[in-house]
Amino acid sequence: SRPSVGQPKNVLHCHQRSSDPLLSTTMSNDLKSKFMQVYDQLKSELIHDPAFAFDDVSRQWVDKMIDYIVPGGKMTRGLSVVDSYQLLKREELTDDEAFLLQAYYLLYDDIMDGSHYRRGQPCWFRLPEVGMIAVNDGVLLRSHVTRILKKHFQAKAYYVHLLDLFNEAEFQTVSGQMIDVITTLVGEKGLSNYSLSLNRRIIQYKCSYYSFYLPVACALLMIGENLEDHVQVKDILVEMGIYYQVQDDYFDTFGDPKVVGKIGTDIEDCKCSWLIAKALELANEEQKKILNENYGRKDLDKVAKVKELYHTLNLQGAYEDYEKSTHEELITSIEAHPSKALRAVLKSFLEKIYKRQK
Ligand code: GPP
Ligand code: MG
Ligand code: MG
Ligand code: MG
Repeated sequence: SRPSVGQPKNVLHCHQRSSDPLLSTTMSNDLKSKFMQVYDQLKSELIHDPAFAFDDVSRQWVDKMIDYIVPGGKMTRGLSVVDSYQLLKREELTDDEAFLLQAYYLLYDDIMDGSHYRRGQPCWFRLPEVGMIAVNDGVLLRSHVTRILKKHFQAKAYYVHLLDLFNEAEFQTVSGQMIDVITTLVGEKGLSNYSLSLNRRIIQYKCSYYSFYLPVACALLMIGENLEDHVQVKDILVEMGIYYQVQDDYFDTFGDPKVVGKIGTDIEDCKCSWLIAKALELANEEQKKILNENYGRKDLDKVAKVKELYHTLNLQGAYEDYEKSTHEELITSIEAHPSKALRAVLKSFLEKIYKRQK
Protein backbone atom coordinates (compact mmCIF):
# COMPACT_ATOMS: atom_id res chain seq x y z
CA SER A 1 0.00 0.00 0.00
CA ARG A 2 1.11 3.56 -0.61
CA PRO A 3 1.95 5.60 2.45
CA SER A 4 -0.46 8.40 3.16
CA VAL A 5 -0.25 11.46 5.32
CA GLY A 6 -2.45 13.16 7.86
CA GLN A 7 -4.82 10.36 8.68
CA PRO A 8 -6.11 10.96 12.18
CA LYS A 9 -6.93 7.73 13.98
CA ASN A 10 -10.55 6.83 14.56
CA VAL A 11 -11.71 10.16 13.26
CA LEU A 12 -14.93 8.71 11.96
CA HIS A 13 -16.04 6.82 15.00
CA CYS A 14 -19.04 8.99 15.68
CA HIS A 15 -20.30 8.44 12.14
CA GLN A 16 -23.45 6.38 12.10
CA ARG A 17 -23.25 4.01 9.20
CA SER A 18 -26.86 3.07 9.32
CA SER A 19 -28.40 6.53 9.21
CA ASP A 20 -28.26 8.02 5.78
CA PRO A 21 -29.91 11.42 5.36
CA LEU A 22 -29.96 11.20 1.57
CA LEU A 23 -31.60 7.85 1.63
CA SER A 24 -34.11 8.60 4.33
CA THR A 25 -35.29 11.77 2.67
CA THR A 26 -35.54 10.36 -0.81
CA MET A 27 -36.48 6.70 -0.46
CA SER A 28 -39.44 5.28 1.33
CA ASN A 29 -38.63 2.91 4.17
CA ASP A 30 -40.64 0.36 2.34
CA LEU A 31 -38.47 0.52 -0.77
CA LYS A 32 -35.32 0.49 1.32
CA SER A 33 -36.34 -2.58 3.26
CA LYS A 34 -37.41 -4.37 0.09
CA PHE A 35 -34.05 -3.52 -1.38
CA MET A 36 -32.29 -4.96 1.65
CA GLN A 37 -34.38 -8.13 1.35
CA VAL A 38 -33.12 -8.50 -2.21
CA TYR A 39 -29.61 -7.91 -0.91
CA ASP A 40 -30.04 -10.65 1.70
CA GLN A 41 -31.34 -13.04 -0.91
CA LEU A 42 -28.48 -12.36 -3.32
CA LYS A 43 -25.99 -12.67 -0.50
CA SER A 44 -27.45 -15.96 0.59
CA GLU A 45 -27.19 -17.27 -2.97
CA LEU A 46 -23.52 -16.38 -3.05
CA ILE A 47 -22.51 -17.76 0.33
CA HIS A 48 -24.35 -21.00 -0.36
CA ASP A 49 -22.56 -21.46 -3.64
CA PRO A 50 -21.07 -24.96 -3.98
CA ALA A 51 -17.63 -23.30 -4.14
CA PHE A 52 -17.91 -22.64 -0.41
CA ALA A 53 -19.73 -25.82 0.60
CA PHE A 54 -18.13 -27.90 3.38
CA ASP A 55 -15.90 -24.97 4.24
CA ASP A 56 -17.07 -22.64 7.00
CA VAL A 57 -13.93 -20.54 6.76
CA SER A 58 -14.51 -19.48 3.15
CA ARG A 59 -18.23 -19.06 3.65
CA GLN A 60 -17.65 -16.82 6.66
CA TRP A 61 -15.04 -14.82 4.74
CA VAL A 62 -17.44 -14.06 1.89
CA ASP A 63 -20.24 -13.33 4.35
CA LYS A 64 -18.11 -10.83 6.26
CA MET A 65 -16.55 -9.33 3.14
CA ILE A 66 -19.77 -8.52 1.35
CA ASP A 67 -21.48 -7.18 4.46
CA TYR A 68 -18.43 -5.00 5.05
CA ILE A 69 -18.18 -3.44 1.63
CA VAL A 70 -21.49 -3.78 -0.19
CA PRO A 71 -24.43 -2.27 1.74
CA GLY A 72 -22.83 0.52 3.82
CA GLY A 73 -23.16 3.40 1.37
CA LYS A 74 -25.99 5.49 0.07
CA MET A 75 -27.02 2.63 -2.29
CA THR A 76 -27.77 5.32 -4.85
CA ARG A 77 -26.94 3.28 -7.93
CA GLY A 78 -28.85 0.17 -7.00
CA LEU A 79 -31.84 2.17 -5.84
CA SER A 80 -31.69 4.23 -9.03
CA VAL A 81 -32.49 1.14 -11.07
CA VAL A 82 -35.55 0.39 -8.93
CA ASP A 83 -36.54 4.03 -8.88
CA SER A 84 -36.33 4.54 -12.63
CA TYR A 85 -38.09 1.28 -13.33
CA GLN A 86 -40.96 2.20 -11.04
CA LEU A 87 -41.25 5.71 -12.43
CA LEU A 88 -41.26 4.38 -15.97
CA LYS A 89 -43.46 1.39 -15.47
CA ARG A 90 -45.21 1.95 -12.14
CA GLU A 91 -44.75 -1.69 -11.23
CA GLU A 92 -42.87 -3.52 -8.54
CA LEU A 93 -39.36 -4.57 -9.31
CA THR A 94 -38.15 -7.56 -7.39
CA ASP A 95 -34.72 -8.38 -8.76
CA ASP A 96 -31.81 -6.02 -8.71
CA GLU A 97 -28.03 -6.23 -8.84
CA ALA A 98 -26.13 -3.02 -9.72
CA PHE A 99 -24.60 -2.23 -6.34
CA LEU A 100 -22.08 -5.08 -6.30
CA LEU A 101 -20.32 -3.32 -9.14
CA GLN A 102 -19.95 -0.17 -7.04
CA ALA A 103 -18.62 -2.21 -4.11
CA TYR A 104 -15.86 -3.76 -6.10
CA TYR A 105 -14.88 -0.47 -7.84
CA LEU A 106 -14.52 1.20 -4.48
CA LEU A 107 -12.56 -1.72 -3.08
CA TYR A 108 -9.97 -1.33 -5.88
CA ASP A 109 -10.11 2.45 -5.92
CA ASP A 110 -9.14 2.59 -2.24
CA ILE A 111 -6.12 0.36 -2.87
CA MET A 112 -5.01 2.48 -5.83
CA ASP A 113 -5.61 5.78 -4.03
CA GLY A 114 -3.96 4.61 -0.78
CA SER A 115 -7.11 5.58 1.13
CA HIS A 116 -7.79 4.79 4.77
CA TYR A 117 -11.53 5.23 5.34
CA ARG A 118 -14.65 4.44 3.37
CA ARG A 119 -18.23 4.78 4.56
CA GLY A 120 -17.11 5.55 8.09
CA GLN A 121 -14.92 2.48 8.58
CA PRO A 122 -11.39 1.49 7.57
CA CYS A 123 -11.11 0.42 3.92
CA TRP A 124 -11.46 -3.36 3.53
CA PHE A 125 -7.85 -3.83 2.40
CA ARG A 126 -6.65 -1.93 5.50
CA LEU A 127 -7.89 -4.70 7.82
CA PRO A 128 -4.80 -6.60 8.99
CA GLU A 129 -6.20 -9.98 8.03
CA VAL A 130 -7.27 -8.78 4.57
CA GLY A 131 -4.49 -6.81 2.85
CA MET A 132 -3.98 -7.95 -0.73
CA ILE A 133 -6.55 -10.75 -0.41
CA ALA A 134 -8.84 -7.80 -1.23
CA VAL A 135 -7.63 -8.02 -4.84
CA ASN A 136 -9.13 -11.47 -5.15
CA ASP A 137 -12.27 -10.38 -3.30
CA GLY A 138 -12.75 -7.71 -5.98
CA VAL A 139 -12.48 -10.25 -8.80
CA LEU A 140 -14.92 -12.49 -6.92
CA LEU A 141 -17.49 -9.71 -6.62
CA ARG A 142 -17.08 -8.74 -10.25
CA SER A 143 -17.49 -12.24 -11.57
CA HIS A 144 -20.49 -12.68 -9.31
CA VAL A 145 -22.22 -9.69 -10.95
CA THR A 146 -22.33 -11.65 -14.20
CA ARG A 147 -23.62 -14.72 -12.35
CA ILE A 148 -26.45 -12.71 -10.77
CA LEU A 149 -27.39 -11.38 -14.18
CA LYS A 150 -27.43 -14.92 -15.52
CA LYS A 151 -29.46 -16.41 -12.69
CA HIS A 152 -32.10 -13.70 -12.65
CA PHE A 153 -32.29 -12.43 -16.23
CA GLN A 154 -31.16 -15.28 -18.46
CA ALA A 155 -34.66 -15.93 -19.74
CA LYS A 156 -35.39 -12.32 -20.66
CA ALA A 157 -35.26 -11.08 -24.24
CA TYR A 158 -33.01 -8.21 -23.16
CA TYR A 159 -30.47 -10.45 -21.38
CA VAL A 160 -27.71 -10.11 -23.97
CA HIS A 161 -28.17 -6.32 -24.05
CA LEU A 162 -27.95 -6.21 -20.27
CA LEU A 163 -24.66 -8.11 -20.32
CA ASP A 164 -23.33 -5.85 -23.03
CA LEU A 165 -24.44 -2.77 -21.11
CA PHE A 166 -22.59 -3.86 -17.95
CA ASN A 167 -19.50 -4.69 -19.95
CA GLU A 168 -19.48 -1.36 -21.80
CA ALA A 169 -20.03 0.60 -18.58
CA GLU A 170 -17.19 -1.31 -17.00
CA PHE A 171 -14.86 -0.61 -19.92
CA GLN A 172 -15.59 3.12 -19.63
CA THR A 173 -15.03 3.02 -15.86
CA VAL A 174 -11.71 1.21 -15.88
CA SER A 175 -10.49 3.38 -18.77
CA GLY A 176 -11.37 6.47 -16.75
CA GLN A 177 -9.71 5.02 -13.68
CA MET A 178 -6.58 4.30 -15.73
CA ILE A 179 -6.42 7.90 -17.01
CA ASP A 180 -7.11 9.15 -13.45
CA VAL A 181 -4.11 7.22 -12.13
CA ILE A 182 -1.60 7.61 -14.97
CA THR A 183 -2.28 11.35 -15.28
CA THR A 184 -0.66 11.73 -11.86
CA LEU A 185 2.63 10.40 -13.26
CA VAL A 186 2.75 13.44 -15.55
CA GLY A 187 1.37 15.77 -12.88
CA GLU A 188 4.11 14.84 -10.43
CA LYS A 189 6.63 16.42 -12.84
CA GLY A 190 4.57 19.60 -13.21
CA LEU A 191 0.95 20.66 -13.38
CA SER A 192 1.05 22.40 -16.77
CA ASN A 193 -1.31 19.96 -18.48
CA TYR A 194 -3.88 19.87 -15.64
CA SER A 195 -7.07 21.59 -16.77
CA LEU A 196 -10.83 21.48 -16.35
CA SER A 197 -11.14 19.72 -19.71
CA LEU A 198 -8.73 16.96 -18.64
CA ASN A 199 -10.60 16.63 -15.33
CA ARG A 200 -13.87 16.40 -17.26
CA ARG A 201 -12.58 13.61 -19.47
CA ILE A 202 -11.37 11.59 -16.47
CA ILE A 203 -14.52 11.94 -14.42
CA GLN A 204 -16.85 11.38 -17.35
CA TYR A 205 -15.31 7.97 -17.90
CA LYS A 206 -14.55 6.87 -14.34
CA CYS A 207 -17.89 7.92 -12.86
CA SER A 208 -20.71 8.92 -15.22
CA TYR A 209 -21.40 5.78 -17.19
CA TYR A 210 -21.63 3.29 -14.37
CA SER A 211 -23.12 5.63 -11.76
CA PHE A 212 -25.79 7.40 -13.77
CA TYR A 213 -26.26 5.92 -17.22
CA LEU A 214 -26.06 2.24 -16.19
CA PRO A 215 -28.93 2.21 -13.65
CA VAL A 216 -31.34 4.06 -15.93
CA ALA A 217 -30.27 2.05 -18.98
CA CYS A 218 -30.98 -1.17 -17.02
CA ALA A 219 -34.50 0.08 -16.29
CA LEU A 220 -34.99 1.07 -19.93
CA LEU A 221 -33.96 -2.39 -21.10
CA MET A 222 -36.33 -3.97 -18.59
CA ILE A 223 -39.30 -2.09 -19.94
CA GLY A 224 -38.39 -3.22 -23.44
CA GLU A 225 -36.76 -0.07 -24.77
CA ASN A 226 -33.96 0.02 -27.33
CA LEU A 227 -31.03 1.98 -25.89
CA GLU A 228 -30.13 3.40 -29.29
CA ASP A 229 -33.35 5.41 -29.08
CA HIS A 230 -32.20 7.10 -25.89
CA VAL A 231 -29.05 8.98 -26.75
CA GLN A 232 -30.50 12.20 -25.35
CA VAL A 233 -31.13 10.54 -21.97
CA LYS A 234 -27.60 9.18 -22.02
CA ASP A 235 -26.11 12.62 -22.71
CA ILE A 236 -28.05 14.17 -19.85
CA LEU A 237 -27.08 11.37 -17.43
CA VAL A 238 -23.42 11.65 -18.43
CA GLU A 239 -23.56 15.40 -17.63
CA MET A 240 -25.22 14.59 -14.31
CA GLY A 241 -22.48 12.06 -13.53
CA ILE A 242 -19.81 14.65 -14.24
CA TYR A 243 -21.55 16.99 -11.82
CA TYR A 244 -21.70 14.17 -9.21
CA GLN A 245 -17.96 13.52 -9.45
CA VAL A 246 -17.13 17.26 -9.31
CA GLN A 247 -19.03 17.21 -6.01
CA ASP A 248 -16.92 14.22 -4.93
CA ASP A 249 -13.72 16.09 -5.87
CA TYR A 250 -14.94 19.06 -3.85
CA PHE A 251 -15.72 16.92 -0.76
CA ASP A 252 -12.22 15.45 -0.93
CA THR A 253 -10.94 18.74 0.51
CA PHE A 254 -13.99 20.65 1.71
CA GLY A 255 -16.24 17.80 2.89
CA ASP A 256 -16.60 16.82 6.53
CA PRO A 257 -15.07 13.33 6.92
CA LYS A 258 -17.69 12.54 9.56
CA VAL A 259 -20.39 13.19 6.99
CA VAL A 260 -18.78 11.86 3.80
CA GLY A 261 -17.36 8.82 5.62
CA LYS A 262 -13.94 9.02 3.96
CA ILE A 263 -10.77 11.10 4.18
CA GLY A 264 -9.54 12.76 1.01
CA THR A 265 -6.26 11.81 -0.66
CA ASP A 266 -6.48 13.80 -3.91
CA ILE A 267 -3.89 16.46 -3.02
CA GLU A 268 -1.16 14.06 -1.90
CA ASP A 269 -2.05 11.63 -4.72
CA CYS A 270 -1.59 14.44 -7.28
CA LYS A 271 -5.05 13.82 -8.74
CA CYS A 272 -6.26 15.98 -11.61
CA SER A 273 -9.34 16.86 -9.57
CA TRP A 274 -11.84 19.63 -10.26
CA LEU A 275 -10.34 21.67 -7.40
CA ILE A 276 -6.75 21.73 -8.66
CA ALA A 277 -7.93 22.34 -12.24
CA LYS A 278 -10.09 25.27 -11.11
CA ALA A 279 -7.32 26.56 -8.83
CA LEU A 280 -4.84 26.58 -11.73
CA GLU A 281 -7.36 28.51 -13.81
CA LEU A 282 -7.78 31.16 -11.10
CA ALA A 283 -4.18 31.37 -9.83
CA ASN A 284 -1.64 34.04 -10.73
CA GLU A 285 1.95 33.06 -11.61
CA GLU A 286 3.14 33.20 -8.02
CA GLN A 287 0.25 31.07 -6.78
CA LYS A 288 0.82 28.56 -9.60
CA LYS A 289 4.40 28.24 -8.40
CA ILE A 290 3.16 27.45 -4.87
CA LEU A 291 0.83 24.80 -6.29
CA ASN A 292 3.60 23.24 -8.38
CA GLU A 293 5.90 23.06 -5.37
CA ASN A 294 3.36 21.60 -2.95
CA TYR A 295 0.79 19.58 -4.88
CA GLY A 296 1.18 15.81 -5.10
CA ARG A 297 3.60 15.41 -2.18
CA LYS A 298 3.04 13.06 0.73
CA ASP A 299 3.88 15.74 3.23
CA LEU A 300 1.36 17.20 5.68
CA ASP A 301 2.74 20.74 5.52
CA LYS A 302 2.62 20.79 1.74
CA VAL A 303 -0.93 19.48 1.71
CA ALA A 304 -1.85 22.24 4.18
CA LYS A 305 -0.27 24.88 1.91
CA VAL A 306 -2.36 23.69 -1.02
CA LYS A 307 -5.52 23.79 1.10
CA GLU A 308 -4.69 27.29 2.28
CA LEU A 309 -4.36 28.45 -1.31
CA TYR A 310 -7.67 26.79 -2.19
CA HIS A 311 -9.24 29.00 0.48
CA THR A 312 -7.42 32.11 -0.74
CA LEU A 313 -8.67 31.47 -4.26
CA ASN A 314 -12.21 31.07 -2.89
CA LEU A 315 -12.78 27.69 -4.46
CA GLN A 316 -15.88 27.30 -2.31
CA GLY A 317 -17.40 30.27 -4.10
CA ALA A 318 -16.32 28.92 -7.50
CA TYR A 319 -17.92 25.59 -6.61
CA GLU A 320 -21.20 27.20 -5.57
CA ASP A 321 -21.30 29.05 -8.91
CA TYR A 322 -20.55 25.80 -10.72
CA GLU A 323 -23.34 23.96 -8.86
CA LYS A 324 -25.87 26.66 -9.63
CA SER A 325 -25.09 26.96 -13.34
CA THR A 326 -24.82 23.20 -13.84
CA HIS A 327 -28.18 22.70 -12.16
CA GLU A 328 -29.76 25.31 -14.45
CA GLU A 329 -28.22 23.78 -17.58
CA LEU A 330 -29.35 20.31 -16.60
CA ILE A 331 -32.89 21.47 -15.88
CA THR A 332 -32.99 23.12 -19.31
CA SER A 333 -31.89 19.96 -21.10
CA ILE A 334 -34.27 17.81 -19.06
CA GLU A 335 -37.22 20.10 -19.87
CA ALA A 336 -36.39 19.69 -23.56
CA HIS A 337 -36.92 15.91 -23.39
CA PRO A 338 -40.16 14.81 -25.07
CA SER A 339 -41.08 12.02 -22.61
CA LYS A 340 -42.84 13.03 -19.41
CA ALA A 341 -41.85 9.83 -17.59
CA LEU A 342 -38.19 10.25 -18.48
CA ARG A 343 -38.26 13.91 -17.49
CA ALA A 344 -39.54 12.72 -14.09
CA VAL A 345 -36.76 10.13 -13.75
CA LEU A 346 -34.05 12.62 -14.70
CA LYS A 347 -35.41 15.38 -12.49
CA SER A 348 -35.75 13.09 -9.49
CA PHE A 349 -32.08 12.05 -9.82
CA LEU A 350 -30.92 15.62 -10.24
CA GLU A 351 -32.81 16.82 -7.18
CA LYS A 352 -31.36 13.95 -5.15
CA ILE A 353 -27.80 15.05 -5.84
CA TYR A 354 -28.23 18.83 -6.07
CA LYS A 355 -26.38 20.45 -3.14
CA ARG A 356 -25.70 17.05 -1.60
CA GLN A 357 -23.42 17.05 1.45
CA LYS A 358 -22.19 13.45 1.12
C1 GPP B 1 -14.10 7.46 -7.91
O1 GPP B 1 -13.00 8.27 -7.79
C2 GPP B 1 -13.87 6.51 -9.02
C3 GPP B 1 -14.35 5.28 -9.02
C4 GPP B 1 -15.17 4.80 -7.89
C5 GPP B 1 -14.08 4.38 -10.13
C6 GPP B 1 -13.15 3.31 -9.70
C7 GPP B 1 -12.95 2.39 -10.79
C8 GPP B 1 -12.23 1.26 -10.75
C9 GPP B 1 -12.18 0.43 -11.95
C10 GPP B 1 -11.48 0.83 -9.54
P1 GPP B 1 -12.45 8.71 -6.36
O2 GPP B 1 -11.16 8.05 -6.11
O3 GPP B 1 -12.51 10.19 -6.29
O4 GPP B 1 -13.55 8.12 -5.37
P2 GPP B 1 -13.45 8.28 -3.78
O5 GPP B 1 -13.38 9.76 -3.49
O6 GPP B 1 -14.77 7.70 -3.31
O7 GPP B 1 -12.26 7.53 -3.33
MG1 MG C 1 -9.76 7.17 -7.27
MG1 MG D 1 -10.54 7.19 -4.23
MG1 MG E 1 -12.90 11.31 -4.62
